Amino acid sequence: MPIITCIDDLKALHRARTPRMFYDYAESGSYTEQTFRENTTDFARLKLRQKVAVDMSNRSTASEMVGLPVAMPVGLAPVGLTGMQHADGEILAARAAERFNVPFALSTMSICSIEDVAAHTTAPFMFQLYVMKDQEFLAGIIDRAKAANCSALVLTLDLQILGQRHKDLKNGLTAPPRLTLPVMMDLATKWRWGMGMLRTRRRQFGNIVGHAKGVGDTSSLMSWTAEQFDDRLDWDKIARIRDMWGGKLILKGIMDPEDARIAADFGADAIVVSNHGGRQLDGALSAIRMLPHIVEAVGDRVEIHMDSGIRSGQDVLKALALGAHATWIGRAFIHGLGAMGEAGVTAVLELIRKELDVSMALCGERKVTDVGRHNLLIPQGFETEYGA
Ligand code: HOC
Repeated sequence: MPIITCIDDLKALHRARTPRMFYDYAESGSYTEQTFRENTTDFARLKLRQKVAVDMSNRSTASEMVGLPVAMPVGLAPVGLTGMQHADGEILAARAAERFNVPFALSTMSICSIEDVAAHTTAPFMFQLYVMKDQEFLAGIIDRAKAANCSALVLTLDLQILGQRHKDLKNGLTAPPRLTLPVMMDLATKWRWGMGMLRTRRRQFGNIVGHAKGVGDTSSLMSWTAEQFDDRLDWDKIARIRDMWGGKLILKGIMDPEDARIAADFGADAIVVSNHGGRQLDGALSAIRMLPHIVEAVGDRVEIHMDSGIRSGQDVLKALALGAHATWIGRAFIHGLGAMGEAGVTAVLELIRKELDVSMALCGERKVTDVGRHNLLIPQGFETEYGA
């Protein structure tokens, strides 16, 4: 067993242990993948300001997200098909998050259903919703999230039409995978994954199959999803969903200061500055570069979270320093899950917390809630090259 010291170690194991089509699904962006790449390279351009001879004892990474106490301001973001990265993936990730005391958000496009995750966890988790056209399905899934006592609804606003990911088309992505010769040859080397999948009965999109009219199998589900995302989504529909839900609401996919102002006026509990991990609008600015523009636009009128590009505790620190109240990780925890299941997700959370803690200390900060722009060295033009 290799010694795990960083998330890249888990990424390598994820790649070795998970069928190619699911690893590629996680580790890709849309079209040219320019935005996907810049989400991480722009983090590297920001530098942390080192401080010496300051009291760094009694440090704390504790914070809160939409009023919920958290061990660190890092949530496990909703990721579609998580249960294909590892059998029962959503349940395992939710359990790791619960034990670590950070939020887990279950995707609409998950393999384990809301009810499956609720039955295997005790702490409330968040539920991420895509706005679908089928009103009966929409009302039903909101009711199911309420019945499961979900702690917040994370409404994704940037995927009403799907950005093309070349690898998914080339790999013939399906859940469960269609057993073609190349897939079977790949699976022959991924025996752990296969054993897990044989053991579980959760191999289809659990929130949808059996709940949406006309969805009986994988092929009908694929065409159903393609045509169900509501391409007429507007703020009135978002308001109707808010009223149907009635609980805490997080609006995800905000990449424009004007949209951020509308979301703040709308009364969202939080917004997530996100370009969907570079999986949607290729050519969009990286989320970390858009963050200061959003902070400037809405200040503390709404809680600002960010995702897209975070791969380490240092990245978390940089995002907080640029004004994010909290952050979310997607691929980083998926690498842990694909590598080692629940233990891998826990390892990712421990690595990130340790990296955040050590980096905070070296920046002379004792409390994560005190982190600010004074902890950063920002390259010229980082915030002004693209006026927003
Ligand atoms: C057919 C599945 O967030 C992603 C996910 C959601 C995709 C839904 C479409 O891949 O970015």
